[in-house]
Amino acid sequence: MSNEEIHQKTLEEKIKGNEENQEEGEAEEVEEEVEEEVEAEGEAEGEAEGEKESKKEDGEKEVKGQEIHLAQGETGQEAEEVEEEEVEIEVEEENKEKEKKSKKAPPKNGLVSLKRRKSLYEGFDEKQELFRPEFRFDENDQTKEKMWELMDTYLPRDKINIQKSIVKHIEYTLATTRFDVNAHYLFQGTALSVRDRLLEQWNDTQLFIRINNPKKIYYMSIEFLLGRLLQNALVCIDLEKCYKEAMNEFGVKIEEIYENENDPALGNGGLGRLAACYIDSMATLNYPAWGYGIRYDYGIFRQVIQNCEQKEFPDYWLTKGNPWEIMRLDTQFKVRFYGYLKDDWRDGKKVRSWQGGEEVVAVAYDTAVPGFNTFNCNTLRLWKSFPSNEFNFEQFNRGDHQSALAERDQANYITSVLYPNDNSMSGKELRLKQEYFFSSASVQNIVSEFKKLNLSWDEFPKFNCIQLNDTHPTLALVELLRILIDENGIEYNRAFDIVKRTFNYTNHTVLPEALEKWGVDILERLLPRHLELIYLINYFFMEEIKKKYPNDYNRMSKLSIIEESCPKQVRMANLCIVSSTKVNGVAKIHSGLLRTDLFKEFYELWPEKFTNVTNGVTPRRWVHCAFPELSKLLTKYNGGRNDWLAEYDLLEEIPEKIKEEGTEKDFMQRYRAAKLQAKLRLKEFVKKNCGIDIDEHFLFDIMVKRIHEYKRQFMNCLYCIHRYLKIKKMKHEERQHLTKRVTFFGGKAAPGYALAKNVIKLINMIANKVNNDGDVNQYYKVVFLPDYKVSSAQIIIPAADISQHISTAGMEASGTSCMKFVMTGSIILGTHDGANIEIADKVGEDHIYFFGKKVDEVSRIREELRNGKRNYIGSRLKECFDAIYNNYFGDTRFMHDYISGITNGGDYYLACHDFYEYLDAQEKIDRDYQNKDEWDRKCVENICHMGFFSSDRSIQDYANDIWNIVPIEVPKPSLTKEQHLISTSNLQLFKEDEK
Ligand code: NBG
Repeated sequence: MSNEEIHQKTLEEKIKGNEENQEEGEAEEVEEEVEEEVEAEGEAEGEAEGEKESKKEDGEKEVKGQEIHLAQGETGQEAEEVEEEEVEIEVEEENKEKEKKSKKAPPKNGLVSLKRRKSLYEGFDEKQELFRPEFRFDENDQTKEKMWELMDTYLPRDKINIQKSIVKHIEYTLATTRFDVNAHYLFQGTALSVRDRLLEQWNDTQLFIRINNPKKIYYMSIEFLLGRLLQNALVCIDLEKCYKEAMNEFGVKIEEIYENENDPALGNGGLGRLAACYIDSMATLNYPAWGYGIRYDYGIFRQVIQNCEQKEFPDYWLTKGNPWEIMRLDTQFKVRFYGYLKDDWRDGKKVRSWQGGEEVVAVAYDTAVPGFNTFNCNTLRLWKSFPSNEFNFEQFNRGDHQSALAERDQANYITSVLYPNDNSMSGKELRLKQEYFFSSASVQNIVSEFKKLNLSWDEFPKFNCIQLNDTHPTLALVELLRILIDENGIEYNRAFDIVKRTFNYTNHTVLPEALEKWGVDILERLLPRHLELIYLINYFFMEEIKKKYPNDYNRMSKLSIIEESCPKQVRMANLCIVSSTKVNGVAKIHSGLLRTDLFKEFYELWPEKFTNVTNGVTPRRWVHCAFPELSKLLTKYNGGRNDWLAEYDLLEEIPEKIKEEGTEKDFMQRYRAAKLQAKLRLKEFVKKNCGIDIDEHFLFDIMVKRIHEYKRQFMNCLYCIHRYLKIKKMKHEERQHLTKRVTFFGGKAAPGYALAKNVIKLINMIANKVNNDGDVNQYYKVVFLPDYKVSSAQIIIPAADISQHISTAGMEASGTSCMKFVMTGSIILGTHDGANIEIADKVGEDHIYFFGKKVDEVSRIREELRNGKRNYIGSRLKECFDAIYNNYFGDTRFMHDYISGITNGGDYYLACHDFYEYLDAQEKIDRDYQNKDEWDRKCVENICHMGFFSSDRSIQDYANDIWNIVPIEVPKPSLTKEQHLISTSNLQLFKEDEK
C-alpha cells in the first residue's frame, strides 16, 4: 500500500471512529496510531526504492519522504534554504541521519512531539506546484470540469511569484502606477496577495466542512479586538520569511509594511481580545468554527492626552479601506424592530405573528481566520446594517423626501459605533438594537444553513453549538426560540429543549454594574415577541422552582429572570443560565465565586451546569509577533523547530535542558540581548509618542489596562507619589544605591466615567512633575502611554520587567494581559485574584510578587473600615494625600472629594488598606532587581512554564467539556494531479461507495 492510500484509509477510519465516539481523547489516540502506521510503512517503502527514477516517480518519492517527516517531526533542517538539486540530496541524507538519531532519543512528552512537524510545507520545494485537494460536491455535474482544472493548484509560494502577485494587485486592483507606490499601497498590495493565498485554503475548508457536515461551533461576541492581521497571517501560512525577502528586494522592510495596517479596534479590552485569541486557536486546532459579531464603522475611540486629560477622537478605522474583508452581498438577513403582535392561523394552528415596525438588513462581512501550521481556515463573520430595500414611497411621493430618507438612514447607525464601556452597562436603546441585530442575523444564518441539510429539528444541537461570550448576545437564544415556534410551528417544550441543548454561556464579570439588565418597557417596545417569550421561559421556570422549593419566595425572587423593580427588568444572565447547557467562569477563583456568590441559587439547583475554563492567549501573536527575538531564541532551543507555537508545553523542558547541556550561559546571554531589544523598542515608542527620554537600563514597571476603580490604578499613583517624595528626601549618596525605575501607565477610561478620567489626569500631572525634576529624573520617571491598543500592546508588553495586576481580590474575573507579560519575560506584581493565582500555581509562588488581602477577607474588612474599626491611613499614605491636597503636582482639587471618601471609611476597593503590603512588595522588587542574573533566570523559568495559558489549551477545554466537538482537518495538498484526484479528500465519495 502506498502512503497515500494508507493515509486515506486510516483517515476514513478516524472519521468513522469520531462519528461513533464523540470522545476527544479516543479520537486523538486514533490520530496518533495513524501517524505511526504511516511512518512505519513509509520507511519500508522508502528503503526498497531505487535511486534512478523517472520525473514522476521522483515526485512520488518526495511525497513519501514528506510523509515520513510529517510523522517524524524531528528533522531540524532548514528546508526553505535548499535550492539546488544536489544540495537537496545531501540534505535528504542528512535527514535520514538525524531521523536515525532521533529514533534513539526518548520521545518528548510521550507521543505528542511525534505528531508535529516544523512546517506544513516542509519537504515541498517552494517552486513546486501544489495540487489542491479536490472535493466534489456534485459528481454528476460535469459542467464545471474546465473550472476545476483551472483552479486545481495552489498559488505559488516562491519569492518571485509573490512579488508578481503584489505588483499585480498594486496595478490591477489598486490601479496605482509604479511611480505612485507608497507604503500604504505596498501594504494593500501585500495584504491582498496574502489574502489570495488564504482564500484558497478558506474555500477548501468551507467546502470540506460542507461535505463532511461535522458539529460546528459558533462563537458569538459583540466585540472582536483583532489587532493587525498581516503578520499573523504570514506566520500562519509560513510565508513570513519569504515575504520579508520579497520586500527587501523592493527596498522596504517588512516591519514598515506591518506598521501601515490600521489596527481594527472593535472591542474595549479583555473580553474582545479574548474572542480574537479564541478564533485564532479554534482555527489552529482545526475546529469547524465561526466567529459572529458586529462590523462597527468606528472602533474604540482614539485617546489623546491634552493638558494631562484624556480627549476622545473617533476611530474611523476604514479610512484606508480594509483589504481583509469580503462583503457577502449574497448573505443578508432582515432584522425587525418595534412593530406589533397578532394571532394568525397556519395549518389550522394558532400562531403568533410579529409584524410592522422597522426592518433593516444585515449584510455579512467575512474575514478569513487562518490557523497556525494547518490548511484549515475559518471565518469571522461581522454584520453591518443597511436600510431595507423597502422604501417609504408613499412618504416620498407626498414630497416628504427628507423624512423618507432620514428614516431610511437610521438603519445605517445601528452598526456605526462600538459602545466604549468596559465592565459597565450603558443601557441605551441603540446598544440593545446592536445586540439583537447581530444575534438575529447570526441565528438566521445558522438556521438557514441547517435547513439545507433536511434533518429533523431535534438534530439541531447535534450539529450546532453556540457559545455566548457574555450576555450581550443573549437575545440569540430567544431568537432561535421564536424562529422554531413562530416560523416552524414547533411547540414550546420541544423548541426550548433544542435551544437549551444548543447554547452555552460564559460569564466574564461579577461586578454588579456590568451585569446586563434591560427594562421590560424598552424590550416591549423594541422586541415585543421576544419579551413575550422571555415571560414564557420564566413562567415555566418558576413553576419548576415552586415545585422544588414550595413557598421559598426569597429563592424565587433571586432566581427569577424578571427583577420586580420599577420598571421591571430582565436579568440577562439569569435568562442565559436557564436556557443553556453549560455556564462557565473564566478563571478558577471567578468560577468559584459564581458558584458561591453571584449564582449561588442556580448552582444549588443545577450544580452540573457550572464549570470553569481559564482564559488563555495566543502565543503566535503575543510571543512570536510581539517579541520576535525571544521567539527565535525559543525556537533555537527547541531543536530549531517552532512547533512550540502550537504546543507551548514543549518549552517546559528548556530550563532543565540548558542546565544539563551546559548551554545556560549562552541562553541567558541571548535572552538578555533579546530583552534589551524589546526595551529599546519601547524607548523609541515613548520618545516618538510622548517626547520623553527613558533609559533602557531602568527597571520597567508597567500597568496597562482599562482604567477602573477595581483595577486600582489609583493605588499605583499613590505609590508613584510615595516613591517620588522618598527620593526627594534622600541624600545624594543614598540615591546611588537606588534601583532606577520607570513606571508606565496606559489605558482608556470610558468617556462617561469621570473618576477614571480624573485618575488619568492625576497620573499625567505626577509624570510632569517627576520627569521635569532634575533632582529625581535620573532615578525615576513616570510615563503615561496614550491610546493603548493591540498594536501598541505588542510593543509595550515584551519590554516589561514588572507588570502590575493589582485588582481588589475577587473583582478581576481573570485578566489576560498578565499571561502575555509573563510569556514575554516579566514578573507579576499582583493580588490574589483572577488568573494571577493560577499563574503562581504553574510558575511557583516565589516567581510572583503577591500582596494584599485574599477574597474571603475582603467583605469583612470593608465592613470594619466602614464602621471605623480600623485606622488604615498611616503616615506614609497621609503624606501622599497631603501632596495632593496641597496641590504639589498642580491643581489637583478634582481628586479631593474622592480622597476624602476613601479615607473616611469608604475604601470600598481597599486601595488604602492594601497599600502598605503593596509598598513592601515594591521594596522587595527594588532589592531583587539588583541581582539581575537571578531575576532573568526567574523570567526565563516563567516563560517556559506558561503552557497552560495558551488559548489552545482553553479552546481544547471548551471543546472537550462544553462543546463536545471534534476537529476536522482539511487534507494537505499533493504534488501531482493524479495524487490529488485520489487524495484523502473525497471522503464523501468513499462513504457513498461503501453504501
Ligand atoms: C472581562 C474581565 C477580565 C477578563 C475578560 C475576559 C468584561 C465584562 N470582563 O478579567 O474583566 O479577563 O473579561 O474574560 O469585560
